[in-house]
Amino acid sequence: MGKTSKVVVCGQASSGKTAVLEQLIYGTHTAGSQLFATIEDIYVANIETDRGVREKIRFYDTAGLSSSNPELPKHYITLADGFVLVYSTTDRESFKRIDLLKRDIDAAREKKEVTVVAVGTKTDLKDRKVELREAQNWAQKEKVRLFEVSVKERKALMDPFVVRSPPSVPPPDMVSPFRSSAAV
Ligand SMILES: Nc1nc2c(ncn2[C@@H]2O[C@H](COP(=O)(O)OP(=O)(O)OP(=O)(O)O)[C@@H](O)[C@H]2O)c(=O)[nH]1
Ligand SMILES: [Mg+2]
Repeated sequence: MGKTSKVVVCGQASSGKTAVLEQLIYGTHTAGSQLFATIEDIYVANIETDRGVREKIRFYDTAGLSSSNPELPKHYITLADGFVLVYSTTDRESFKRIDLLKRDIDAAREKKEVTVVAVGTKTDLKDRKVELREAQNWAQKEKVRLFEVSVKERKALMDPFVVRSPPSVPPPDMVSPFRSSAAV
């Protein structure tokens, strides 16, 4: 096992950051249930593949951002190997927030290579406010991978956290996109 990748999960308050992590890692979250607003929590996960454990990721679940708390503290940007920018597909404000976050990350990371993934939550709800096409256009412009998810579909929650190679490629065929260059 190589170096643990550090991945900062950030975005608007109530966008679903904690729900996604808890459902991804433990499978215990019920959509719509009340969670306490996060201050900071750390989750350590092994990303398993069908050929065995390959990656260890330390997820930093951060306090939700809002107009009264707009900035991700700088130390997260310094420590991160990667970011998961979470927005809710039912909340336009949260989509604007990930654009601001991406700017902050680009400005502060200097030359460090970091992986950025955008995750749109709550696709099971009827009141969509951010269209997939709009989000995809943004993601293409920013060169980030984009995924829409629902915590009701646990299996698909894995997709943002792995990169799958075509079957013709020899192992490792599935690795974390956040793997830092020091990890083997
Ligand atoms: N229906 C549905 N509800 C979701 C989904 N994702 C999150 N939620 C709900 O949204 C609410 C807020 O989720 P949290 O995970 O607490 O959001 P957060 O971004 O961690 O919030 P802060 O810690 O305050 O920043 C909870 O009631 C979740 O169950 C989803 O995909 N579908
Ligand atoms: Mg939270």
